[in-house]
Amino acid sequence: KKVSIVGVPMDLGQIRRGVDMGPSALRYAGLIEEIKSLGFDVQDYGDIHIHRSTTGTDQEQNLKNLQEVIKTSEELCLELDEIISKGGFPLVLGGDHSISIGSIAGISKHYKELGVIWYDAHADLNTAETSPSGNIHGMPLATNIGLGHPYLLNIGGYSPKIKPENIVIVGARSIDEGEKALISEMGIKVFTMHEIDRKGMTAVMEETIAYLKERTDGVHLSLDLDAIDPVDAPGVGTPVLGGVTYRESHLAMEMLAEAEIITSAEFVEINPILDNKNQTADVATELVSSLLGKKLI
Ligand code: DIR
Ligand code: MN
Ligand code: MN
Ligand code: MN
Repeated sequence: KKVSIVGVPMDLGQIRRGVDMGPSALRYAGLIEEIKSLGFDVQDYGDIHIHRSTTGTDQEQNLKNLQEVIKTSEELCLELDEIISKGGFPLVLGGDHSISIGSIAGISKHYKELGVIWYDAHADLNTAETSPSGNIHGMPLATNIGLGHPYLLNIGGYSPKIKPENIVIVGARSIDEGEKALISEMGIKVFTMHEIDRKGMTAVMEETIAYLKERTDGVHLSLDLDAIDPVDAPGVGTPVLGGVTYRESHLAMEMLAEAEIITSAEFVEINPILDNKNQTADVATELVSSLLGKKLI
């Protein structure tokens, strides 16, 4: 089996610099060697080029760095399209979560009913109209269901990329008002920290897997490291207290590996500048191993 790695050193989807070093932090943590040790054939496509303009941003639209996000997304879309055509399992290393616009644009055209697990403290369902920040990293899931600026929707040349009913959000605990309205309007399945506390991660993942198995023909895991509690993953730009634990996250990855439903993945929002000795990239590397089938014995 072939794992195809693409780094996306993008930090323009939010305001804190440093998340562009995420791919380096993951490589430094030994991600490639770790995946090879699991018996996979690893192809490292390197990092895609980030276009940094000097023209500034159109703040009026409440979409920071829109042009740069579009260019990066288009390139990532083409790269993932090619990787899947060649039979690789795409593993994308972020970068901030705005990169998911490009990754899902490249992936989704290969499936009739792509499912998405959005493992995140946030719902990332804002549009320019509802966003309190203007940061595009808070908008990728909305974009992927066809809501947002036409330039963002047009990436890859089609919209929507995914159906709201094919999404499961896991780990949410910071959801904006506009996002709450959208979740109930669209009937998006969400397991907040409340459900994780109450039912336990085992039940949450069993339900997630059963739900996606019956309606999708491929599942993309979009894992924002801020889903995990800041105690275990401090190197993120927008930490939120009360997150999913390290153990619960391993369990979730192991259950996904066992269910064999994941067809592509991305690990995003690692900011080594804010981290404690690369702890967050180390955690992400371990989670990737569990997702790819690493067992304790
Ligand atoms: C917030 C934060 N909902 C926003 N979003 C983050 O700016 O739209 N997503 N941090 O990961
Ligand atoms: Mn270029
Ligand atoms: Mn996110
Ligand atoms: Mn987040």
